[in-house]
Amino acid sequence: MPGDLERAAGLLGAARRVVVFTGSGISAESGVPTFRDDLTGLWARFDAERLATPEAFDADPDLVWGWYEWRRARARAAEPNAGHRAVAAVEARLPGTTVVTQNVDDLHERAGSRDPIHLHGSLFAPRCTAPAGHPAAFPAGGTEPDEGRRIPPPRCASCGAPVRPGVVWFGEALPVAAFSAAVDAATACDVLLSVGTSGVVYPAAEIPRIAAITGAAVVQVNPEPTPMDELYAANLRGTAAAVLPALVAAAWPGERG
Ligand code: BJW
Repeated sequence: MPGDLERAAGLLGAARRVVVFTGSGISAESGVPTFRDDLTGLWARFDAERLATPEAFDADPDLVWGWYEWRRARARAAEPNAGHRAVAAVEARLPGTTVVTQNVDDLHERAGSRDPIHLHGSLFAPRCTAPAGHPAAFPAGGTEPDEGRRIPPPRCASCGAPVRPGVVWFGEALPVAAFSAAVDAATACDVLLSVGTSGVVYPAAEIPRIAAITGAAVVQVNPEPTPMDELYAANLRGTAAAVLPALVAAAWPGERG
């Protein structure tokens, strides 16, 4: 929608503090599947919502660890796309920008984002299942496992407990410092860009709501409608890799993104 793009570009160009809030859709064009879209087919063999739980890991740790190893290999092989790079360009243009991501890949970092807040942890930060949660190393080497291959989780070098993925599963608390920093940034921003998220998973989905309630203009980038549409000042229907570079170019004409 050209009208929405112009409005969003005007808001972004005038902003001092921006939050970019991202979900799995921003990595879709890098080949990392989203969580709930049907057509990727990558989750077709497994119900992601059932595997991303502590109960699934307790019941079948080899299946869950193998699934995360497969996803880690996919994420490592992926490259940031034009959407991730446009987010880094916003940060370069506006130092008061905070990137808050629900994603467990590292594509924002590899696109040049400085210190994104990871609300749901990381594929690259395993820890042991003991209460101490010792950070763990991955086994060296290895090739991309087949989807669905069962792999026993390694044992913690410090205490011998099984190692688990360093992500936030359903029913688990988000990292307190990360969520608190995201709330602070959402409360203080002028503009929040919500990119590639269905907005159905809480408490992360509170972040754009908090921004809207505290007076920020919220701009959404998503090819599909979401439950948050009516909350937003502008809805840019399109993919992250297509819309974000166009938005940055329109917000700061004459500058290269
Ligand atoms: C494109 C595109 C392109 C496509 N460009 N866009 C309130 C109400 C109801 C339920 C709850 C509630 N509060 C809490 C709950 C329970 C639960 C929850 O939210 N459930 C809902 C599903 C109903 N929440 C929790 O359990 C959370 N914990 C919690 O509440 O703890 C309480 C507690 C407190 C104190 C002590 C103990 C406990 C934890 C939530 C953790 C979520 N974890 C996951 C897995 C992470 C690890 C992993 O990756 O395996 O996080 S679930 C999954 O969903 C993942 C994602 O980060 C998250 C969000 O998904 P996302 O990114 O939005 O993906 P999709 O697929 O949904 O959407 C993709 C979008 O992209 C679509 O809109 C497309 O159109 C779009 N798109 N291509 C741009 N090219």
